[in-house]
Amino acid sequence: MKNQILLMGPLLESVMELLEASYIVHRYYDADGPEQLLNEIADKVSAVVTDGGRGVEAAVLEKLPKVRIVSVYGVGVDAVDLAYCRKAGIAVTNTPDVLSGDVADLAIGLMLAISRNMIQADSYTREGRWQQQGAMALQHRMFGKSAGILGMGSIGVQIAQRLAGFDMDVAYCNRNKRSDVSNRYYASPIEMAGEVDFLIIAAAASASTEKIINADILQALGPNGYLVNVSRGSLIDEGALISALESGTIKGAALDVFADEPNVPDALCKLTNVVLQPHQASATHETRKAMGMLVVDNLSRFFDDRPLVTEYQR
Ligand code: 8YV
Repeated sequence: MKNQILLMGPLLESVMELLEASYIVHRYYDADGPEQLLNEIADKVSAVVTDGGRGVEAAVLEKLPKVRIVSVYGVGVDAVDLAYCRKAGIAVTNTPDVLSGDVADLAIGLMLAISRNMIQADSYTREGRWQQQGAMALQHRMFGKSAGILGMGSIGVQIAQRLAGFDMDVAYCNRNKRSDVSNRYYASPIEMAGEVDFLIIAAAASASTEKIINADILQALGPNGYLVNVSRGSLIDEGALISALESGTIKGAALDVFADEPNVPDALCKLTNVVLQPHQASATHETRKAMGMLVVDNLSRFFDDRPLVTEYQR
């Protein structure tokens, strides 16, 4: 008899095929009546699979008393009700490390895109403004400048390694100083923001990082500073960021993530000193496949009663 799992949202097709081959998969996102589905599968399902953005709420887990694992297709577990999982003895797994290289690549791409104004330059070329108006205005260089990384986990480390190739002075701010990292350490985000040209957010979302990027930090980053976010929108006070971009308090921002995805504030879309991406830092075929394999491995170990590969340590 196949074990039964609940899938909260669609994953890469090939990963869903692997899940279908081993389990009876109930699709929450496809259910005509999600409540009815939960009632029907309440006694049958012992695992939930979800992605980083969607997570799973206590209201769903409460209806599934036999669930003992939530396997997240993503590194961020902020959308999973961790307090409920702890209380109910539910293990949580995520997909760390395998996506760090892609997220770091996108952070570098965003830094270049915003400082060299590459998106506006693309429109300038396509729309024939080069012929009509001549050369575009000069932009600012990236190499040789300074960067501060907020959150020095595996993604932060990979960003720092890449920036070394741009001859940049790279500092970081983390809960703790890392003994294996030689970059300059700041305990205070505002102090670091005051001394760098690029402030890059790579910290995990949690209650302690919510809106950590506020008006004061943006003020400290200053009129020549750029903000880059490849973490979660919840780390930024979006209202304060929009004001800072409109008033020139900071020079620009490049954002892959937003507070209320997939909704992006109109005010951000109207600004020309921002580069916007649809939360796609880990969205390559290679990485999404590796993330999927970790989900599949964690589930099969769970059902075989073997140690999990990447249990999220709370
Ligand atoms: C994905 C992410 O967007 O890893 C995360 O936390 O946000 C992303 O990698 C998502 O989980 C996949 O849908």
